[in-house]
Amino acid sequence: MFSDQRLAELNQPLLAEHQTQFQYTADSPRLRHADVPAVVQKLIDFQVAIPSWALGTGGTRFGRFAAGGEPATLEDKIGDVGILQALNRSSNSISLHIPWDIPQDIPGLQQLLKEKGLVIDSVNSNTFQDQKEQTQSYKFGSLSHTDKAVREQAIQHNIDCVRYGQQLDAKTLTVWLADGSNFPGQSHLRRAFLRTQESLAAIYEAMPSDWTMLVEYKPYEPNFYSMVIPDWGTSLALCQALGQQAQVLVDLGHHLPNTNIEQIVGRLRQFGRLGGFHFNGSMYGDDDLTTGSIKPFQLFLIFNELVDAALDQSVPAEAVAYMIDASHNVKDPLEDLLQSVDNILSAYAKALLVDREALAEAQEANDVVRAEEILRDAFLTDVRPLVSEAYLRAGGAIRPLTAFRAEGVREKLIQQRGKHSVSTGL
Ligand code: PSV
Ligand code: MN
Ligand code: MN
Repeated sequence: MFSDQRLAELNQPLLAEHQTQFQYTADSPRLRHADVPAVVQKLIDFQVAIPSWALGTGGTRFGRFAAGGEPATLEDKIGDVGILQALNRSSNSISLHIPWDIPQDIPGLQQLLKEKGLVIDSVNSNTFQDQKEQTQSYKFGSLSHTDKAVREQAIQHNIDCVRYGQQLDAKTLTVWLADGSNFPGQSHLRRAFLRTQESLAAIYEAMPSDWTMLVEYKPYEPNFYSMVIPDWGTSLALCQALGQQAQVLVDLGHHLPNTNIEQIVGRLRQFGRLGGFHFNGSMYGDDDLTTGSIKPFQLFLIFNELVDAALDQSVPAEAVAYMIDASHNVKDPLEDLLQSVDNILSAYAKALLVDREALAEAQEANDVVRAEEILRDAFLTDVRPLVSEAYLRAGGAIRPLTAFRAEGVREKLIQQRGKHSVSTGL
């Protein structure tokens, strides 16, 4: 859909204005301390994975309103991520969810991924729903279940996920458990934890040595009295017991209101255990809204911790896998994902613009106001020209969303796949 020539045509009317704005920003005396070309390069290098389950509209308990032209097969999903990647050059990978995305035609999928310039980022297991062919039910848990037969089925499912992932060169297994209890007394809290640890160890043992297991936490839902892995402390304890290939995954929506997520991020980086991110926006809980739509300052502060840790020699160097984990009920899913990536890059750009030397001085001198002002200066900078420059230099669209609409992408997808095609997902 978006050949280089088509992108050049779409960029043409925006080019002169973009160049003026970019130059103005790059020359701004306020950014005297910053290395703007290096910032743009870092934006070009930054990649965030797209979840296969977010390419269609999500359902709430009350209804689902299909966008039309939703991807029904794994091939279609790769096609959709290919569209995002062509436009922003920052979405070069896709996360799979089994059993929704069981790969069938491996050579065909490999070829398609290559054509689109994509890789498979991670494979997510699903032990929060019962599948038709399965013999044991997850109604009362999976890896933590009291019945060994249920645990074994859930362990085997996770091992199967790794095997599917290996066929497409993935290297990460993400485990999110819905396990927990709805009422006091329902479950023995400590034993449920120990059973989970034992089950995860069996999966960990079966994983190839170059794979990473990401252990995600969530304070509530679907269980409302206790979740077996409710917080980062529990995730961290599990990872420490498992080994170095186990890492904590922070999903921004999986915190109680007002949690200082940036501090959690800083701590996990310091312990060398921050393995991955699920970006989304949240007003109340696991709302899975567009990243940065509700709390852009918090997103900036999170990136501030990441950038700071990356510069600090005393913090273990580690690869953090970035992914979006969102759901789209009223927006076009692809437009929402373009917005999310744009907001993520903007927050990252602002964090890269923080005058770190000045901030360190202000912190040492306990100059509270100056320290805060330094962060505000970076946060209030209009970084859109820098993000656009990164898109452009990487071969994408100056404004991905504008190009998406100008090209009539959704209309074309509806023509190809039909008005009622529905994607698998949450
Ligand atoms: C459920 O809360 C959830 O949103 C988790 O964040 C997982 O990462 C995702 O579903 C996919 O399983
Ligand atoms: Mn998640
Ligand atoms: Mn979630």
